[in-house]
Amino acid sequence: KQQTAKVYEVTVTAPVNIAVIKYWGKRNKKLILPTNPSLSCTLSQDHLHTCTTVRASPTFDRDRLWLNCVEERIEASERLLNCITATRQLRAELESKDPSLAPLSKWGLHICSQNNFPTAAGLASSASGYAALVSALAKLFELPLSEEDQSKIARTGSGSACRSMFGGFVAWQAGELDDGGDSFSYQVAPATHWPDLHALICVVSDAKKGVSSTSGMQTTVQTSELFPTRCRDVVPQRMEAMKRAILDRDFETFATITMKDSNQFHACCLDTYPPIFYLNDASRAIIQLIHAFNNQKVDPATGKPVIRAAYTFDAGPNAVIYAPKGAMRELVQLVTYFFPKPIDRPSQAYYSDQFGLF
Ligand code: 2P0
Repeated sequence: KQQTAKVYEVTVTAPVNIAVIKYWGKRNKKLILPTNPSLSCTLSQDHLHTCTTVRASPTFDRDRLWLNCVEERIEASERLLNCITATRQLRAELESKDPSLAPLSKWGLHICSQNNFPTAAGLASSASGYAALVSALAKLFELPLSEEDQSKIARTGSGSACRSMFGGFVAWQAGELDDGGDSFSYQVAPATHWPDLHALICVVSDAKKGVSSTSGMQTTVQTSELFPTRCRDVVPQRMEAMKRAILDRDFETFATITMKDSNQFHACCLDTYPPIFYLNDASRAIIQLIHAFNNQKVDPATGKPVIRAAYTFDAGPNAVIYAPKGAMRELVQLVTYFFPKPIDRPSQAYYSDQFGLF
């Protein structure tokens, strides 16, 4: 008679986050401790997310992982091992205190992770990926971890993942400790605080990026002369100004800092030796388009242009445009007019009202 072994299974989804103050550079590569703090908006899970299922069973003789249906070698990834080992160790501690618990820490794991958007094209797939993995393992192992604790473990998978543990507006404090105990994320404001802020993700290219963030940022730390100034003199003030702008729902300040920080991050990439190019001609055209859009309307009281949109680019050519809901229709029309969809491609733009309804 065949015995059916018990399988424990958990499925979670985790959202993508898009930084408005960029993380770039590590002071500790193993623990993934950043050179500077960063701040991001977590997008609605309805659109871009990673969905991860973890299963544990006594019949699984080893850990296995499938990413978008292709099996990956877990042993080859220190980052995957960081997250699996840390959560499994915490489970083992629980089991040693409570022998009635199933010995999940001794069983193999099967992990299946799926992104509903292009992987590794600079669309923060590692952020949602590691956030989903850590929250799935924490749930499977029934670990009594706070979101802050989970964010520290997710950070050891990929830096930006620690910000995807929270919704809304999220800051990652760099911390000062050598063991990373104070390097975690926290929520600056929930998504509901600023429902009028929307995001448009323009997929300029879904090709895998040329230089990975991980290696690119270390070359920047080693070679860029602009970079120390950014970390020391620019980012700390921007973090404070950005938090204030978010709490005040001050779009003009939010947008200005977002665009300047994206530009300075790409300037540091260009100042890296040899230089790193993430933007392409289409990205630069989008930058010009947004500045032209922002120069269209003038406030009669001040005579200054009314800023109604902000662009930001990560380690790839794809643009994210933040704008108030009222400006989005015009922006979508402009983007699709100047960058018509190639007919052989399904969808080039994802529109997200950042936090919920489509
Ligand atoms: C960010 N990026 O703040 C910045 C802006 C890319 C540009 O976080 O080595 O994939 O895994 O810690 O998190 C991309 O870096 O790098 C990133 P690792 P990660 O969103």
